[in-house]
Amino acid sequence: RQPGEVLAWSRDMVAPATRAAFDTLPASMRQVAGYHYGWWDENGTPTEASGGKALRPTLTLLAAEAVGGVASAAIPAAIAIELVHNFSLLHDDVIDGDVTRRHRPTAWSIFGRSAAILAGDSLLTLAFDLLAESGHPDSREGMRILSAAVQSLVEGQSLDVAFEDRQDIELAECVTMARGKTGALISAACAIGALFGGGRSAQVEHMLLFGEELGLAFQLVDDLLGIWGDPAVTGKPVYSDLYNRKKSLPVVVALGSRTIAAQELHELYHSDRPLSGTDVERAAELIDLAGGREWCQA
Ligand code: GRG
Repeated sequence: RQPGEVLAWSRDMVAPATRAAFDTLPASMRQVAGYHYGWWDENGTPTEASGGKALRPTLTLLAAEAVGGVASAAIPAAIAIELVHNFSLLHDDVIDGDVTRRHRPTAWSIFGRSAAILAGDSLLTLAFDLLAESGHPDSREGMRILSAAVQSLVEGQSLDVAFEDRQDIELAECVTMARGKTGALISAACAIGALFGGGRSAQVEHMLLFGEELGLAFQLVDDLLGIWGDPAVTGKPVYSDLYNRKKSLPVVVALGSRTIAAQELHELYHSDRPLSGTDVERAAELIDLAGGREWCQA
């Protein structure tokens, strides 16, 4: 298998069973969740839209193989992980009020906030149901790994929300937030793959640690793309994180840098007025000047 083929391989393994699982959802939830997954448009017409990279289920399948197992044994776990990821995105878009995801209007902006929240709840429940019904001898341990990850996800997200009202965020706190918000599920994706692949408990534990570091690295890149990424690739409008005054890792590094640029960034970020296009362009420059970009890249 070539590296460029891995995501398509995993999508082909996981998509049919995911669709079958969606058929068990209440019709109204299926409509919203299927829209979010990119399977159909708001009218139910099939689309070729991207439902995302499906990185996490790919990691699950690869982790199963890495411990000497077969990827197919981990399919229910891979689907469950991606369902939880999509649950979190549905809720996150409501919380942040974001109107674009994966190059399309967010689910809440089409179907309303309540429908998007409820569809997320449906996906979360379905994830645990799939693990429970998987018939795998370690399904109970898989559910434990997944529920611990969801709790960390919620904790990371609550820190992220709390940061909005604070001006004095330490870098260590921001790293803790990223480990929870993003690291925990990527960590669980790797660990549950190893578990369902028949790995020993030490291997599952190592995959948990590996995934958390990978997740932190992933969030660093995501934060950099949120400022300097190409919207044609990221599917998000340019500078959306800066307009939202997100306390992402490059911003927190820059604000804590004790430079002249940090002072100006502080004034921009903590002003009461809405930020203009010129403001966010300047903010991006200041983050760069204050070393936020370089630190994250390193
Ligand atoms: C409300 C109970 C409750 C829980 C929700 C909202 C939430 C907790 C957590 C949000 C976590 C979150 C959105 C983290 C961001 C992680 C991240 C980098 C997402 C983007 O992942 P990609 O790039 O997305 O893999 P695709 O589109 O490829 O699937």
